[in-house]
Amino acid sequence: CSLSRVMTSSIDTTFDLKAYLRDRQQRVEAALDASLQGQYPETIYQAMRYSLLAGGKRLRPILCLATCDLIGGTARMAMPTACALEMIHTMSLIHDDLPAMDNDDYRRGQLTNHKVYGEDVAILAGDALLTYAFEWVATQTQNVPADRILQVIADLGKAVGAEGLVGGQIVDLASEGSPDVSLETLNYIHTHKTGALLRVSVTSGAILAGADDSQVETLAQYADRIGLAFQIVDDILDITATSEALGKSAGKDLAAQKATYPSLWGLEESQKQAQQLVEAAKTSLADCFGTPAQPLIALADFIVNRTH
Ligand code: GRG
Repeated sequence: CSLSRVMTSSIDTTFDLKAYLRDRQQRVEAALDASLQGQYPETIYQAMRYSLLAGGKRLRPILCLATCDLIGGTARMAMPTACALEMIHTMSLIHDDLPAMDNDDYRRGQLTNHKVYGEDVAILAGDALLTYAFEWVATQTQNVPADRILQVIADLGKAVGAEGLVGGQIVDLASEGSPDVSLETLNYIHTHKTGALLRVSVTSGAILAGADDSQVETLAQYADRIGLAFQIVDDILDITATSEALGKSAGKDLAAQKATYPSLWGLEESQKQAQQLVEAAKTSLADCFGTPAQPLIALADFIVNRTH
């Protein structure tokens, strides 16, 4: 970042993340609810709403709103993209839970989409959410120059397709039953399956608000670091947390003999690596943006300290 202003040590750490998250989650919930008001065909809208409005941390929309705000944009500029990110994330969870993929019965503390509506409807609900996400950004984004919206749509497409989520998922599926996959493969899986969507969540808000290339680059690096830390913590929680706390089946990685960061490094080293990534993410952001980056800095801590 070209605007080196302050060091991390001078950042005020009294930021109330709990209140911030509560406020943003409420706004995102309301916007998601308003975004999906179709009535017919009834089954598809019910299935889409069932998963989209099932709670969750709403981390991706919140990251998008936070970076838009950081660069001086308004919440209205970013909200359609924030909703689209959650639609894409939700569709990936619906498809990931299908018998042909991870075969899960519970997600976000409730039965998975296919358990309630059947596999056929769950596949279609995912498809409908995915396509609607792009439509929503294109038709609902206001007060943003068209070239920025186009950039965001292109970045979203890249993050979801074979160079993003789909690429990560396919290598993940191919690695199942091979607990000895290399660190390189494990990193590939996670930078694509989880990291790509987190990266575009962070960069899209900034792009909509008119960030310059160096600001986008600094934010992308922050996203990559917290994305990897997020996944390491996810792997740790799969071992240490209960299914009740997670809202989905715990202990699945071990049962499926899946390679994970803890299986490669052990629990303690994994925790250390996650902590180091988060510290590096926080420092570069503080150096570049100073106090206005507080929400993103606090979010980085939240990711590594979360319990579900
Ligand atoms: C995207 C076309 C397309 C197909 C999907 C199934 C698939 C390809 C990819 C799998 C992506 C996946 C399920 C990644 C895991 C991401 C992850 C760590 C999810 C948990 O995210 P949280 O903790 O969940 O943010 P909540 O419930 O809080 O939103």
